[in-house]
Amino acid sequence: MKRWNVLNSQKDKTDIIAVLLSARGLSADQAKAFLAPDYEEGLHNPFLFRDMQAAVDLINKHLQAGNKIVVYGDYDADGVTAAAIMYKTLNFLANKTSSKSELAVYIPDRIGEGYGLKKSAIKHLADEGTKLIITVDNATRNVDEVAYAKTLGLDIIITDHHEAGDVLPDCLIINPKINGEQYPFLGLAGCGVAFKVAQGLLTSPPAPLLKKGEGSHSCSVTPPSPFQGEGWGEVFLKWLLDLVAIGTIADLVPLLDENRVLTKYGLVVLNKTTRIGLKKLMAVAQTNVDRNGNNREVDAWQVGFQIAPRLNAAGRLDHANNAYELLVTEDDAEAVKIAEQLNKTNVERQNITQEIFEQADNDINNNDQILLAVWPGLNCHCEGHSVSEVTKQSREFHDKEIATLRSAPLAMTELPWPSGVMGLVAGKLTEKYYRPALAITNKNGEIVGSGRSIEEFDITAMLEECAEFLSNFGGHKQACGFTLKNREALEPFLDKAKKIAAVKLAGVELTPTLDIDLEINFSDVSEELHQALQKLKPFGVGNPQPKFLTKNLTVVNVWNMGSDGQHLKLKLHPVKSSQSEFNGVKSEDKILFDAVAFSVIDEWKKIKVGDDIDLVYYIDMNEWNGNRSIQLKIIDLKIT
Ligand SMILES: [Mn+2]
Repeated sequence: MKRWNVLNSQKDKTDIIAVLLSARGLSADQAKAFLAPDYEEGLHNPFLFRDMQAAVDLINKHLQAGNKIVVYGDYDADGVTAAAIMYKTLNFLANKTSSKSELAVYIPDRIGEGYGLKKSAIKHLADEGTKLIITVDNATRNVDEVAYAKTLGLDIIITDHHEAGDVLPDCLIINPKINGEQYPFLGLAGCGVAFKVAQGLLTSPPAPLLKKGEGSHSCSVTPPSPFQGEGWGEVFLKWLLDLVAIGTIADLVPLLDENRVLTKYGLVVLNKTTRIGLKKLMAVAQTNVDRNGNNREVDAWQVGFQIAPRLNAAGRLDHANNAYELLVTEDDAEAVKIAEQLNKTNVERQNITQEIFEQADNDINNNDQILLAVWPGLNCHCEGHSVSEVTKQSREFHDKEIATLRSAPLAMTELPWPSGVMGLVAGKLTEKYYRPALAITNKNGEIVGSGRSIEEFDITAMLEECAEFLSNFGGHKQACGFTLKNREALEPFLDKAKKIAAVKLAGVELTPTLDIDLEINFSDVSEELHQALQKLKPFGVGNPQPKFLTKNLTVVNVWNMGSDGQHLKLKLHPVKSSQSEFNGVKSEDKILFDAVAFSVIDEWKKIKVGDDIDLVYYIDMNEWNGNRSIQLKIIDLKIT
């Protein structure tokens, strides 16, 4: 049972939208801007980044010299969209300027290489003749790797959005979060930062690209500069916004400020995208069809729950190159092939995650303040069996591992849990028990894990206290990743984690809170309100879809749908006895609304006609056979 927390107790509800926005901390002026995000006004000047001009100049210099440039990406949805944005922009510029530069993208292997710049990869790229590496969505902490790249004669530009360490790499860095950076918005995703560089490159003055003697000062005839004419770069830039929207929503950064503009316009672009890979992926994922079979706009929800998981699945179980290729391919057959493959990988990812979750759910100790899911192969105290004997360090082994997982149920194999889904498993445990959770496995002989947490517990701070057992860790308050020093460190690490959680969470009531925006009456619910709420979109992190509470409702009809009665539809109207509370509101008792819920808990299946309930819901629109009507989407309810 969730604890209900009504955020706003405002009594005057003549303008519900204004009440909602003020409760979210927006002034009247901010609310006005929020309701009408403007592309021109809403984006900050990219040259506010300390190193932007220098980065633009350096990129142009390499393009002009015809040098090989490699975009060094990351394996999640943010990383692959960022890589596609950077690559497409460089390619566009190279074509416009007849540059001879060879352009390439390098996405590290999540399982074999891990996150960030790696010396082996840098060496490999240098040997292939690369002169400039531009990172996207990574490398802010790769001080040593950048120094190494320099010894090989490489230039490096870091573009990233992750927190910096105490020392910064010695190269140009575009990252709103580094010390001393003046850029006014810290919430950009990796793809958002890549987009800012694209904006810098495509809107910068022509000077850097002109050859000596071609400048307007020394030449009476204006040279044919690609930077002149009808906002050519601006148009190209806008068509990149579909990628920005996907990466930004997928990376769970707040959809406020500049991100609100980028995703709002990005979703418009996504709905008319010309990228055939994305079109095919949306077709196989059926993103544009609702439960009633109606066509619908692709929204932030579909991006977050249908598109992003499919792009992420590649890196978790295979290689993220697949996801990247999907974004950039111009070949129809290839697009279909990759889209279907990502779809399949995503189903496998779901099954594997569910299976591990069930196994872990059985094994966890319910009394612990922090839930520990450990691959059973690590728990065996069999003498003389070191981790490296249990597995072998090779990519081939991993491939075999995944192949086996696909052909036999996980429980029947003795193979380690795939490291790529540990965060998802921890997340499921946290969701079910409302406690922090760690999921730990063996990855190519190393003990690695991911953690997820609740508001009340900073899980990365916990790791800091356990640093003596870890060779590597990172993350934020509610999510983390880590590698243990060795097998011997496992037990003491788990013990310490338990102790820290026991202390920090002592006396904390471990029940999830449901934040509700506003309590309203059924008489406040209308098509106009639904219409007005649409202006708050796109919904997501930092800007959740408003949740409403209405108390004292009577169930006038119940439909249990689905094979197991798992879907519920109620017809509701206000309890007559409470009429006196709605002074002045006429015929409140005549107002009827349908409310629906999918995959409901057992308790809700017992609801019967005549029951009185309090309801928390979203205001939605149901379309059926061309008819539109308000439908409430049930978030939670209490039988009173
Ligand atoms: Mn990112």
